[in-house]
Amino acid sequence: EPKKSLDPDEEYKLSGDLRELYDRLLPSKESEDRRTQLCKKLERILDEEWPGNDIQVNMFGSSGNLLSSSDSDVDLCITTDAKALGDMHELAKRLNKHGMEKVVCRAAAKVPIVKCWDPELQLACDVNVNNPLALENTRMIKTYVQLDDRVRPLAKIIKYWTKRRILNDAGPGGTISSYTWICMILNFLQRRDPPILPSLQKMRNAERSTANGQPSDFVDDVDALKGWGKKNNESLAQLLFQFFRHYGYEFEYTKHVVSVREGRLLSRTEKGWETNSIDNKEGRHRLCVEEPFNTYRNLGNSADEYSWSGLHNEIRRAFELLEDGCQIEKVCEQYEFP
Ligand code: 3AT
Ligand code: MG
Repeated sequence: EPKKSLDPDEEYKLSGDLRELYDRLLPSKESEDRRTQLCKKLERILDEEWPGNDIQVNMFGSSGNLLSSSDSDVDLCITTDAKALGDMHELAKRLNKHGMEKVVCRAAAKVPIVKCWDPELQLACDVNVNNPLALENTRMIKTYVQLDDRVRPLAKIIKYWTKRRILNDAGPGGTISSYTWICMILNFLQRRDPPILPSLQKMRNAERSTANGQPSDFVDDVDALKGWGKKNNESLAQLLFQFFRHYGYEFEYTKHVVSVREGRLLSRTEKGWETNSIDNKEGRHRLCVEEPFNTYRNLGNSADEYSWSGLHNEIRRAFELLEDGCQIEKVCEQYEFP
């Protein structure tokens, strides 16, 4: 039986270590400035190449949701009506012409992107075109992160652990994306007792505001909602321990679906994602995490059985090390391929 909770002295010790780690993981002001400069620079380049169009470049993903580190790649989205910018090969060529290096075009990907490296600003970026969903889900994550002071350190520390243990690559033969982990973390916090986070998508309509003149699909009034979860006084250390306990031993992978939209667990049956369903193949995967906006999509579908089992073992490993009183650096020790 896995230990129920951390003892007070362990909790105290781990809390201190986590604070220290969190401080190290925060991006420097200088690296944040370089990200902003990269956005501006790309806007200039695109304006020069396709003059007379309204073109905006926005950051999304970790550069936009308060969960980046100094060394994170920048996710960029070009928003424009100009049809010519939809040609990713052409975009790649023009970026190369302006001094971007290691330019790679993934035109056939689910979301077509151009990857490149800016030698001047020393930043790697992934650029896509007209992807409002990514901008909105980024804005929603940022809102969740701002609601309670424990969300940002918890998510950054878990992300750091996933990087060091090589658990955050959704590519072929990989595991799951950072975005999927973030949904798992948010849903875990929505399900604490008392809950630390609400479901921003389920709240009353009256409380909703608008994003760029469009109705927002979620409540985004941070000032009104800040401190929403303060009835729960679990510490950062306890939450980290409970996160690993939950996904290591409690969460029933064959029965449950993580739903940030609902703010609770769905059963596979109510979701229509039964393991043996012939109509819907999303349920064939061991891990089910609903994409909060496109709810028919399972973010867990990038992990096959083998990779899920590796992932599950890693979650249990982290838990057992914390249970044994090991330090966080041991938990986050760089994984070395055998
Ligand atoms: P890193 O710091 O890069 O590890 P991140 O927060 O940038 O973490 P990802 O790189 O996994 O997260 O994803 C970048 C953004 O792309 C996050 C989200 O806005 C969007 N995104 C990623 N995967 C999906 C998906 N399957 N469906 C919808 N949006 C997605
Ligand atoms: Mg990213």
